[in-house]
Amino acid sequence: MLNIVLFGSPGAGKGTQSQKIIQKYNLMHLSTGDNLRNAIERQTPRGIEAKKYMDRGELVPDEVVIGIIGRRLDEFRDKTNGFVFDGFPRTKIQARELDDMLTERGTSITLMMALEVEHSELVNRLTNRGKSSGRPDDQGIEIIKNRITIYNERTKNVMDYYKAQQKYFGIDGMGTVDEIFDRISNTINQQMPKAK
Ligand code: B4P
Repeated sequence: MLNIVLFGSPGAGKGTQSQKIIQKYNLMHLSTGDNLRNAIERQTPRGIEAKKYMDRGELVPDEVVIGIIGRRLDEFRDKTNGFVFDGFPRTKIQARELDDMLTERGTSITLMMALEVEHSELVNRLTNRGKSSGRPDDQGIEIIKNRITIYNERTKNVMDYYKAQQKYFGIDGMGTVDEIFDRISNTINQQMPKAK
């Protein structure tokens, strides 16, 4: 299986590039953010709990998102060539759990790509999206900055976990969507032989 972690700050372009990756490589998209927003819309107990954190731009507790991913892996693993993990893992605990869940299912992460985008561009993208998305966590500069701060303080060091496994690849996330996707595709193509 080709299993990809797509990593980066809020606004780095993870959701945007995930759509292009799954189409080109015929993979399944697993976005914890999308899943949580869906749970909020349906007002499930998990959604009601998650909303308290998401509206403030904070991370949802590890056990909630780990449970989501575990269920999705079981649902789809026989139906796909692999997964794009978008917005997961966001803590080292999540990264270790993901490795364990994949090992139990006879597979592993092939590569992790981190989209690198300048701070001012992140703020611009999220502010622009906020005008049309209706997402509470895109509304207001303070919430947006809080999300970027939480990424820098709690999530960024997940890179070290993948660097130690020689699976980390930094991708220049500045430029047009297609330019960035070319860089991503080149990296995936080089690493594909390692998929198992
Ligand atoms: P996510 O849904 O992952 O939201 P995000 O970090 O903002 O990334 P997203 O994918 O939406 O944005 P993208 O960069 O593609 O998480 C939301 C919240 O859910 C978190 O804050 C947290 O509370 C919770 N959560 C999710 N996963 C969790 C976990 N594992 N653990 C704990 N909590 C978790 O795009 C941003 C904008 O930029 C878009 O409008 C896009 O059109 C634009 N854009 C993209 N590429 C561009 C380019 N090249 N040029 C110009 N604009 C571009």
